[in-house]
Amino acid sequence: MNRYRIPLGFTSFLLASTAFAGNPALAASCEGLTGLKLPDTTITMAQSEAAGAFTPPKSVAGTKPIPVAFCRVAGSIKPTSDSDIRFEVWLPQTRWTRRYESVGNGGFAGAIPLNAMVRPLIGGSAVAGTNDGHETPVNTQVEWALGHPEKIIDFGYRAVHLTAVISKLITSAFYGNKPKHSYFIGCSTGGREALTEAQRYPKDFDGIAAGDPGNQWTHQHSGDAANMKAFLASEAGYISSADVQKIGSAIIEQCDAIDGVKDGLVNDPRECQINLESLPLTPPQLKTYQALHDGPKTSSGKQIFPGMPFGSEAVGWSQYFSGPSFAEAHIKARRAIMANETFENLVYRDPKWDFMSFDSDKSPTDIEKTLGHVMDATDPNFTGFKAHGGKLISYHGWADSDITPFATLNYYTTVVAVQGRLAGKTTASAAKSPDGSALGKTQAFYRLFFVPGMGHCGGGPGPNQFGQTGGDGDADHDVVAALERWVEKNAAPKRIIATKYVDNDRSKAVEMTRPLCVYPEAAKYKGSGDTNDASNFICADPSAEK
Ligand SMILES: [Ca+2]
Repeated sequence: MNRYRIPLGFTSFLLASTAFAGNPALAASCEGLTGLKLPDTTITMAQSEAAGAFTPPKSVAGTKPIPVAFCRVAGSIKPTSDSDIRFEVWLPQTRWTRRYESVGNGGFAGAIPLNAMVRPLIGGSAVAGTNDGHETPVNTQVEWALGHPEKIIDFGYRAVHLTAVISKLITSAFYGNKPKHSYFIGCSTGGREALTEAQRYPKDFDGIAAGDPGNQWTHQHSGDAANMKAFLASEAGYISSADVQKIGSAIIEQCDAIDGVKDGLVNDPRECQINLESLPLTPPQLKTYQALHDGPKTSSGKQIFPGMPFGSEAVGWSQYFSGPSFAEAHIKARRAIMANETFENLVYRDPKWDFMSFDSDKSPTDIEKTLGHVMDATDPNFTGFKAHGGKLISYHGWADSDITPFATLNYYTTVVAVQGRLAGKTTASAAKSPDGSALGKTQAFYRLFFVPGMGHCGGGPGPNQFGQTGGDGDADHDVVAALERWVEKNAAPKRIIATKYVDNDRSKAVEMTRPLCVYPEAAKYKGSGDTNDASNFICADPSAEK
């Protein structure tokens, strides 16, 4: 039934080849993997990299030569004649933990995320990433999609799935052993990919981390267009980068102490009661602010996408909405670019389309009809993933204005409701058991952590490092390690301690630590001791106290 299975007889070929490999621990030589015959797949490279010999070419600041020896495999998967799903899989030469990990993409993808593969590799996992089926110089472009419907499907769900299937086969061939446990780790688009996998291909991964997920993809892009249209409706109502900083400061000033700790952080933006009239805004600017805070609606008042959280302003609005100036924001604000690229290339196929022509009664339906079945990952059931025994951790920055955290909150609420309905079908005694509640049933496989003061996948004034881009392997501080512990030892994470470094630089001193708690719990100060020390906080459900 499955074409994506290792061909019979290949194992003996691999075993024969080990005579030349000089490494009795491995089933195949690295270079020998080029001879591997896999469905729809061409292996274009398989080469051994010595410790310290390889530095990822698309380096970000701080990228260093990789200090471990590994087998670097690259290839292309072509499930359709229009497909070219490029991937790499990196296999540690020694001390493989028998874990397999796929890492996710950002934006509209278009490159293999090599940098995200480094930490899992160093940690001993076989790790893979894909370009999602297209190459682009920047991940905000979608011109590649014009006239290529199969590439849109590759981007939507096929590339990540096939990369996992093929990369696991390569991993098994190299070691002569299947991975014991498989993981997917991603944020933003990677968060959408994560939820897509759990919903569409529930057997691909045992543990999945979905950070700041863009899983309500079509609604989110409608939201982008609507927000930009409101933001740039008039020059008088435009909120500049400088204004954004002023509003941000004013809001923190009003909200900070509500959580009991004056630390520059809003623990939960839902608790803020802001007198909007008091903000340093002119009346037309206030109208703009209110539009983004409330979130876009249709003419009949139906919510298209949730609004922006209090406390997100100074963290990201400048980049996402304000741009360098009123005139330039139309083409330089990140959400303007994403909205225009999406509707121009994927929905209306009209290069002249601009978010100013967004129709709040028609455009959301147009995008959902065209792309919802490919791009959205909003199925709340998780029946297959639960049956597989999968574990899912989601996190979202409370100060994220790229993808509002209220979208994740709404989605999680629908998942809990479904688990409640499923629980209703069980026997009365099961319903009374400790995990009988809708929330308990959900938390048995899916836990959500909000991160106060964190922007989109990182950044912001709050403790924003908890291993989401690869941590120190300590499950109490590292979300990936916490997920591995949950999957492998059935120890569900109750809290994860996040760290704020000076200048958000991990090589600098620790400024603050704070527990991230399992929603609906939140960090609560014990009332004494240093508020920069996580040990002086507990996790408690605020609604239980009211
Ligand atoms: Ca506070």
